[in-house]
Amino acid sequence: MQVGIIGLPNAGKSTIFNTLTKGRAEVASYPFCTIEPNIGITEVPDNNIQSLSDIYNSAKITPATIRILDIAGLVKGASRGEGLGNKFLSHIRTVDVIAHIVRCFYDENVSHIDKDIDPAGDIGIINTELLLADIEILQRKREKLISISKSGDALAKSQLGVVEFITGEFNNERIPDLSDLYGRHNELFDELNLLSIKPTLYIANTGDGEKDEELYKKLITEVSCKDIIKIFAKLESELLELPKEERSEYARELGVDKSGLSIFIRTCYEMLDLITFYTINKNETRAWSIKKGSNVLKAAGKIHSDMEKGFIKAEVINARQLLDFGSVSHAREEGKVRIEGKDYIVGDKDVIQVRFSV
Ligand SMILES: Nc1nc2c(ncn2[C@@H]2O[C@H](COP(=O)(O)OP(=O)(O)OP(=O)(O)O)[C@@H](O)[C@H]2O)c(=O)[nH]1
Ligand SMILES: [Mg+2]
Repeated sequence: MQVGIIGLPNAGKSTIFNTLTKGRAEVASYPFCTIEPNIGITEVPDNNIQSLSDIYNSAKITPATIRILDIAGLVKGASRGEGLGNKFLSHIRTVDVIAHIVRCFYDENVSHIDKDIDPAGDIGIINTELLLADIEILQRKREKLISISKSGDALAKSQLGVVEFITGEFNNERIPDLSDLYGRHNELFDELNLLSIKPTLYIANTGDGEKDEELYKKLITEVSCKDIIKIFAKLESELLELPKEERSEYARELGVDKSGLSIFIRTCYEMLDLITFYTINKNETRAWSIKKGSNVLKAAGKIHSDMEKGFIKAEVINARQLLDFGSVSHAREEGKVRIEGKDYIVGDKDVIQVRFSV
């Protein structure tokens, strides 16, 4: 499960990546600074984990994490090999969620493809390249399917219909709702792995000047897309350089105390369809990620393969409830710790203790 950061050169992708992953990706004011993708891990912000660990006074806290890929900047013509071209597009195919960074800051020392910065136009440039790259893939698949369906292959014929429908829509710059088709043709969709229909989150990387704010406002009026998250990448990266005690005070002064980056990561986490469950003991309080809808047997297997093999039952309580009771024994006395079998579907923020024998 990974999130890929994409956008035009100099949009601030590596700045964001470094802030999230405490990484050391190269950041520079010239375009195409990043060539090979940088890979890092970022912690998922979690309001409960500290209080949960206080219950047992755990020696260690381990938050959930997601993988982030910082990908090279894209330019007009990338689908035909301009800039870093197709190689870079292939990196995007490996991600599950796209975080599309849009530049909403002026800085004459940081070059931009045009003199005028036009965030909505910038989004259009990137999305057109993704669409063109997809159309090429669809065309290749279409040719293959035509030749297979000549022998009367029914599956190939129905896939051909789907491919032609999507190609037609993409050629008219429309992204159709494909959820119905996806269910019936998931193998085809997995193979095509189209970029234009990957879950995408837009991130407005905004500067702290008035004119920067105008760019952001212009963007949200021009793009009819609900998922735009505003962040101050440069400010947040500078905040990290301050001693921890001073950060929140300064952030409040700057008006960025609600960290855009935290909201960004939480949203990605939800878009990846992940939920969190916890294990707590004296040694460690740990948050684990699992696909929404998974059963507790699968959760047990994440913790340890022995727990899955020798699973007997799970003791489960929601984190909020546990925090209200203040201790597991108190919650148990009140009959709030449930005993669940292997088919139990894990709920978000469940605290789980697996009983097993091997
Ligand atoms: N003024 C200002 N500069 C920023 C902001 N965010 C990033 N920068 C600067 O913009 C330049 C480019 O940032 P990078 O993070 O390297 O951009 P990138 O998108 O990774 O660029 P490529 O790897 O070349 O595609 C650097 O000089 C950053 O310091 C911002 O919010 N305001
Ligand atoms: Mg970069």
